[in-house]
Amino acid sequence: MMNIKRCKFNPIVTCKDVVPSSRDFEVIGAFNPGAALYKGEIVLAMRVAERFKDNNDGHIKIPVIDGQSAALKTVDLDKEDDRYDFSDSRVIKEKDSCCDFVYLTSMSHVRLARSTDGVNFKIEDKPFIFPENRYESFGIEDPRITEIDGSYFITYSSVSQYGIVTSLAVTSDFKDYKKLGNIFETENKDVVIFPEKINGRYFALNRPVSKSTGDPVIWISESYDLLHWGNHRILACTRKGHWDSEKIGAGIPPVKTDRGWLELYHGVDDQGHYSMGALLLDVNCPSRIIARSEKPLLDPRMDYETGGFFSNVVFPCGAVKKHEKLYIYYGISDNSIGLAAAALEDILSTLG
Ligand code: MAN
Repeated sequence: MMNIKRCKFNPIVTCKDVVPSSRDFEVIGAFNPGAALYKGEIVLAMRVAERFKDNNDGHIKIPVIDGQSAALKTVDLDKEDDRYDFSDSRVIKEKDSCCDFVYLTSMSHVRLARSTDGVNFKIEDKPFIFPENRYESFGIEDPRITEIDGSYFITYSSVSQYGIVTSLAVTSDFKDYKKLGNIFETENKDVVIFPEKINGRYFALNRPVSKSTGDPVIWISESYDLLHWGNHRILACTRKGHWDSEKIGAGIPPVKTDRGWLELYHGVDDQGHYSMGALLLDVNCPSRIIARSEKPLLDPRMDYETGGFFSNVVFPCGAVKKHEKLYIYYGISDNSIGLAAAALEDILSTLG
C-alpha cells in the first residue's frame, strides 16, 4: 500500500470559513479547488456553492443569474409540487423529463484562498469569478489551474438551462482575469490543460457525455492556441468490476515526471463512490497510456469523506509540486476541501 498521507487538519477548508457573497445567501460548500503556486504562495481557486438562507417554508428558492442582465433572480418551487423530484441534494429533476436536471439546488462561483504553508488558508471575502452570462446562469464549478509561461489558465464548468460547457479564463496576478469563452460545448466538463506544448501543440483532457450510448470517459484533444480544440480521441475508458467502472474524469492538470505525464483522475464505482487513481502518459505522445492504477490511491474512508452534502466523494482538482512531493487538494463530498500528500516517486512506484 502506498504512502499517501491525509493532512491531520482535514478538512482544511469548510463552509464555515467562507463569507457568503450576499447577505441573503448561506455557503453550503467550499470544494473542488484548482491549485497553483504564485509568488511563493499556494493559491486555491475554490468552488463555493451558495443557496438562499430562508428555505424552510415548504418552498425552495433557487438562485439563478439572468443571462442578459447578469442580475440575480429567484426561482421559487413548492416542495409539494409533484412535477419535481427533490431527492438528490445537488439537483432538482422534472419527473416527466428526460433531462438529468432542471435546476441545481445551489449556485457556485470561484473564490480564491491563499496560504504560505499549504494548510492554513486565508479566504478572500469576495468572489473571484462570479456567474454572469447565459452559459453560467446556474453557476460555475470545479476550476482547474494550469500555468503556462506566467499566465494562469483556469478551466471551469459553466452550467445553465443549455447544459454544461467548459469555459476558459486567464489571470496573471490572481486579481483580475479575462474570460476567453467556451472551449468545449455541451456536455463536457473535467477539462485539464497540460502545462506546456508537446510537439508544437497544446493538449487537454476532457470528459464529454454521450446521450445515446456509453459511459462518460476521458478524451484527449489538441489545440494551437488554447481556444480551438480538435483531433478529439478517447484516452481512457471505464473498467467494469473496478473502482472506476461507471464514469471517469480528469482531476488535476498533468504533472511532468521523468517517467511521463502523471494524471490523477477520479473514478466512480457501482456504489456511486468517487475515488482517485493515476494514469501515466507518454511524455511525447500523451494519448498513449503507459500505466494505470489497479487500485485507487485515495478513496472515501474517513468520517469526513463518507458523510457530507453528497457523501463518499474524493474529487481532486489541483496539486502543487514541492521538493518532489505532490500536495493534492481534493473536494470532499461536494462540501469541503482535503489535502493529501505523497512523494512523486511513491505514486509512480504504484504504476509498475
Ligand atoms: C452533477 C454534480 C453537481 C453539479 C452538477 C452540474 O450533478 O457534479 O455537483 O452541480 O453536476 O455540473
